[in-house]
Amino acid sequence: MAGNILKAHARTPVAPKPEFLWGVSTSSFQIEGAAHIEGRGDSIWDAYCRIQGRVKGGDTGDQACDHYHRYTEDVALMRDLGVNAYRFSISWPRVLPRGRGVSNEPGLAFYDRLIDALLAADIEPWICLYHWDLPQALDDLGGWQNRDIAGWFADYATLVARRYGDRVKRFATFNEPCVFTLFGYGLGWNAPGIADKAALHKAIHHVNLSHGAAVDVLRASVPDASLGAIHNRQPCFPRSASPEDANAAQRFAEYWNDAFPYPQQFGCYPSALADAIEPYQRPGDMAQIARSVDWFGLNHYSPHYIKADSNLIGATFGAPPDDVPRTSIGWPIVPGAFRDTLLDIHHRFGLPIYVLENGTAAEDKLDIAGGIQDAGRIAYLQAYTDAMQEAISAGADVRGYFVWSLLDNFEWASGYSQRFGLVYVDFDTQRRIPKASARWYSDLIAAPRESPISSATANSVNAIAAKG
Ligand code: IFM
Repeated sequence: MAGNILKAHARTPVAPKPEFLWGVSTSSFQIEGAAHIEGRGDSIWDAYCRIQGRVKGGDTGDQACDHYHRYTEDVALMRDLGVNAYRFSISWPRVLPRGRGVSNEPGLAFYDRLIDALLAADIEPWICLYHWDLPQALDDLGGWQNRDIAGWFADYATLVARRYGDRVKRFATFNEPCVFTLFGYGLGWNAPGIADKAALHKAIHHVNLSHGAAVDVLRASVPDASLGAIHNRQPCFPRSASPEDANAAQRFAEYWNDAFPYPQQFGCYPSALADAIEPYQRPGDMAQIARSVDWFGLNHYSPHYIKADSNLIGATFGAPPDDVPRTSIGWPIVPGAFRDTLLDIHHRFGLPIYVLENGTAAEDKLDIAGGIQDAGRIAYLQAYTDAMQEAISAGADVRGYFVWSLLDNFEWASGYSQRFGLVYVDFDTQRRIPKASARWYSDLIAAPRESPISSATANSVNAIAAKG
């Protein structure tokens, strides 16, 4: 079946764009909606949303931004922004309702339409295979705790690669594996809501195995593809001077920063994790995980201030020191930590870096003229893109920057209460309204420059401030 479809969509060969990429990122569950139509299966997030008290306000992904039906409008918004790349994720249960076996043609066809619309707008599509919406049918079999998932994931990756690989050359295996394993299996804060040490360690290892397996099949199916994984990485500072917090910060950093990049790049787990994961390892696993990739995908928002805790990893998030500015949802604003992280990744891993998420939530409100003057978001993005420029000037090989997110969307356990978009979404009417930050980002992208970013950013911010 895949062969015929491939023929139907054959196009002039597409190559990865060589220039610096300015993009936006989204994910399937957070924007698509259309959760119960055209053959889509349930994901663990559909099920999690149904459990009372798990998601703020009882919100669900049923409608989200209705992107499934409004993708042409959303691609037009991206074209107006001037981005040359867009990262989205495939909903595994939309294309394989039971996670494996029979594929769902209407779901596959949706991504055909989206990809074709992006290419027509000269926007490079970046596919992320997994942004947290595991098919419920696979969770019923143990989900990431079941070692067989590496094979299921490889089969899913093969389907995606064969279907879209004629037009898509950028593939990421996973988005933020540290978050969905730690929050979903270790701390019980996200779907599937488990808090169990063994579950966490199995999930970590099986995600790593799945990454390696997917890299193999992507390389085999799309030989000219450019591949990577998307990791969170940020300094984990101890919240206080106590030795307990110092230990906690170190332990937390191993789960957060190193549990995936280390095995994937160096073929080993960080020391504190190695013993915990050993029972689930088999001979040959580490070589299977450490497949060569082409870039390091970085998601970065803030540093963490970590304190000791009685939870199963002995560490959790603490409040930042009083003198550290914070966003409306309390996330520390420390652009220097972003610069240092980029340089650290450059020296540690030696791969080209794409920043695939950076941005901020804000309390966006319509003004009397019907616009959104999100000066705080502009200031955040200004400071963080300046920090990226500093890292580039100091030698970091950064090749792209993607804002999280194009649209306000479903922010996991916080429901729709946190708005991260450059574009405001009225969730009652689905009306989209570009915020002042969208204009700021277009100006940044359009600014003439020799290096990726120049002082034109400061001018455009002043211009927006002057417009009020
Ligand atoms: O919305 C999330 C996204 O799904 C993963 N990275 C962080 C974003 C903001 O919390």
